[in-house]
Amino acid sequence: MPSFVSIEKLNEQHAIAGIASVISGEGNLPKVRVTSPRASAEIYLHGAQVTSWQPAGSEDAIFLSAKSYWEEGRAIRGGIPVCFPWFRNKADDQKAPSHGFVRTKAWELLSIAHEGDSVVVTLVTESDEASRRWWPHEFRIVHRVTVGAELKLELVVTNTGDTALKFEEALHTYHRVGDAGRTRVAGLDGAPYLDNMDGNREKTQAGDVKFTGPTDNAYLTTRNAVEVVDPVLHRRIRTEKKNSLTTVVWNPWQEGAKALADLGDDEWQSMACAEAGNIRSNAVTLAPGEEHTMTATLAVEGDGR
Ligand code: TA6
Repeated sequence: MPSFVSIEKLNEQHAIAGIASVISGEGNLPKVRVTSPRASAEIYLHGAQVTSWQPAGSEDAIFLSAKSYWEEGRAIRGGIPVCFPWFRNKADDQKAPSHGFVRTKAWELLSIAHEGDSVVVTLVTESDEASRRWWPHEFRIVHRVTVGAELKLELVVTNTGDTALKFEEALHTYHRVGDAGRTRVAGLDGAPYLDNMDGNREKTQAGDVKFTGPTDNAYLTTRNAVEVVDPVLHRRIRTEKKNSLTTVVWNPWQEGAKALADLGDDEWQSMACAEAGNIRSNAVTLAPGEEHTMTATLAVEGDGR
């Protein structure tokens, strides 16, 4: 666990005048605020979680629940949670935190760099005595967020131990949409998927994914880019992937939202998750010293017809 560094000290080390600074966010959790000519964004040190990305001339592309918790040990509802080293529940321990333990801890801010039209915010976390209680392995993860006309997320996992490291991972993006019931996810036609709302039965996607009820599909072994097509906000949010074989598409719908205390009863209508990851049969194995970088790049394009 990184030793606590004050916001004042973080700004002394990393602030870029007029471009990026660290401020106190919800729950007094520190966040990096980027305001550049190409885009604005916010990234909490808590979970290294992006909670806002607004390209110049567009509305924010990221959904954030008005009822999210903002505290150590609890996940932020919305934004782009970093899921590691397992996805959903831990197979051999139902008491373990959903989606792993790195999204509920403070990461260390390594650097903020102004690169051309973009701003690169780099955060890091690594195994410690708290993580070893859940998962007895050694790792280091760097989350490099490049904020510009596109949003590039790079998750660099290094096996710092002396035994093989097998893990699941995901960048669990909550896209902000005008109406989930009129939103569709393109790019997965013909892809096999496991339907988590139907006992994870294997099915095959026919056409675009449309939300007509609780939807929780894991598309395995697909490298395809996907587009969240939004006819209400008149835009398409495209996600290109590198070294990601899984795409998960999720909306809890009305009945699922009621079970989530940190999601307003109607907020399910304003979100659509399309997540780049490597889960289940797509899990990653690293030899000691090896590293693996998964990349998701988001771009907003007009005309969500
Ligand atoms: O990505 C879909 C999913 O795995 C769903 O099964 C649902 O559990 C969702 O993630 C949210 O999980 P969370 O632990 O953040 O409530």
